[in-house]
Amino acid sequence: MRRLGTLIGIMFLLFIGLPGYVLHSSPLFVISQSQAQEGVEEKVIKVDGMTCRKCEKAVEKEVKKVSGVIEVKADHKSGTCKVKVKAGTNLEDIKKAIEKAGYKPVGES
Ligand SMILES: [Cu+2]
Repeated sequence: MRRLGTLIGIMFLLFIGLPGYVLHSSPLFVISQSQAQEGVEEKVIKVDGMTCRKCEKAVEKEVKKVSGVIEVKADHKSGTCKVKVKAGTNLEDIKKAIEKAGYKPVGES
């Protein structure tokens, strides 16, 4: 009867341990982990010099070319350029692009 008790003990441990093991090794878990690593970041860069919709378009056109930029929305009223970028994207490249368009990046948040 002692062996049976041990067996039941092992079965019990397996039963408890299995859901955790399956969860951690399942493709679903791995995918959600990698998405978190290469996630998307939203940044707001303050831009001086934009006065109309044309300015916004000029900024957006240049910023879009920067590698890692997923979405860009410039707004002359608030003087901002909102970007959605892949995590790890160099913001300096985005600022350079804004300068290239003829405007002045003055900060970020
Ligand atoms: Cu303008």
